[in-house]
Amino acid sequence: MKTAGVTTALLFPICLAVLLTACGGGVGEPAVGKIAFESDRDGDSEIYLMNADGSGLTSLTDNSARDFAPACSPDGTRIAFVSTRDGDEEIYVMNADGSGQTNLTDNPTIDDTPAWSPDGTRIAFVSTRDGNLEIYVMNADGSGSTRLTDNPAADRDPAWSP
Ligand SMILES: [Ca+2]
Ligand SMILES: [Ca+2]
Ligand SMILES: [Ca+2]
Repeated sequence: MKTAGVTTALLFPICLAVLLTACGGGVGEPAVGKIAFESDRDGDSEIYLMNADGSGLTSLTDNSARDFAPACSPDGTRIAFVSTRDGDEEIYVMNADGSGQTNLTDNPTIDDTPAWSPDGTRIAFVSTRDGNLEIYVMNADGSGSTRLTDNPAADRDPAWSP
């Protein structure tokens, strides 16, 4: 009995490590070398994923709201995007297979154009929460939102360099 207990104690963390490595840290297969895009081919905007040669088309969202502006995380496990499903633009994140769709922003103004940091821990985006378009950055779980620009002009379309 003692031997079995020791074996289990040793094997569990090893199996867990193998499992996490195989999944790339997320649910499903990472989107490596694929192209995410927006299409309204089903009547409203949805996020689609396809191989770089156009094959293997998959719909990742399916609802009557607009889903657009997809941005793949650097490791391919997650896709940030914008959806109007709660009434206005919000930044969402989902696993690369479309599961686990989570709202990262929650306010009545525009939140748009997510851009991942090279290490995948943060997301830059645009919001009008302070009255006009400004660049913000937040942690990839939606916490710690910080404004980076502050002026009456339109600041938009962040792109995070490697
Ligand atoms: Ca939709
Ligand atoms: Ca919003
Ligand atoms: Ca501004």
